[in-house]
Amino acid sequence: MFDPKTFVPVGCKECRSGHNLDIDFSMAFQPIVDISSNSIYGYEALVRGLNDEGAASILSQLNDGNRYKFDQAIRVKAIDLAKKLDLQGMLSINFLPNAVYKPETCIRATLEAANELGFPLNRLQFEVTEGEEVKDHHLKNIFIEYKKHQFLTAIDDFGAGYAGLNLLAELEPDVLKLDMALTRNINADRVRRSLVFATLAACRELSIKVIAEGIETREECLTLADEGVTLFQGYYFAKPEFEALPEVPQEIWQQSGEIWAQVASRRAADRRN
Ligand SMILES: [Ca+2]
Repeated sequence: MFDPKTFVPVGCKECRSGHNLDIDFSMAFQPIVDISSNSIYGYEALVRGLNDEGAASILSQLNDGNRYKFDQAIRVKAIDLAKKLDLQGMLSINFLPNAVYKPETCIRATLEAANELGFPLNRLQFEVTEGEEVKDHHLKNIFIEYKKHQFLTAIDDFGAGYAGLNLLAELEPDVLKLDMALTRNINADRVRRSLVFATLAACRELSIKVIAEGIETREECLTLADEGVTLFQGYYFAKPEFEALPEVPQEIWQQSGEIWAQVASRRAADRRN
């Protein structure tokens, strides 16, 4: 039987030569919602302890001896759980850029696990944030390799920390995730609104999909939808749930449907004028 904890891909020296993975972990899932069709675009897999402890309690155990294996293990675990939970749509996985030794070999465990479990490669999305120093063009090479395998590539936490315009220019991702540092109270914040609107215009020009993260209120959702954002993630829709695929409450679907209808009718009126 497939066991994500002991699964070892063939031919990956960096992983084989490391110590055995001594970290027990699992995952929670949070939905990413598409309000233009009132459907689930996919779920982000988030690292948790075995008793739903936060990601920090797990990530603090990483060191140079276990980093590679852990990065492989979270992908395999996410795909395994997604399959067991019958996840439809995209599975979005965070990865640690410094845990990828060589993009073409480190991808193997992911490919093997996805093939073994029958999870389509074009439903995998990888999110990367530049929270740590990454060597020149290392991320770019990873993104190029991943695109070859039909994975979607995403810049995570855009607008927070190091994940800024230079990363967008360098990586040309399929997807950009706007951090809550930019989306929080955007309806009432003139400066954030203008920064986000300029970013959205650039993404439209470059055919990059945008996911707005950290959405907690209807007003934040409405302001961004009005500027063309259709994909959202945040407590307004659903909190992450441990080893489960949380559903969006019916009244929220209704509200988001109304938001989209309002935006669409305003657009139609603009076109007539
Ligand atoms: Ca993320």
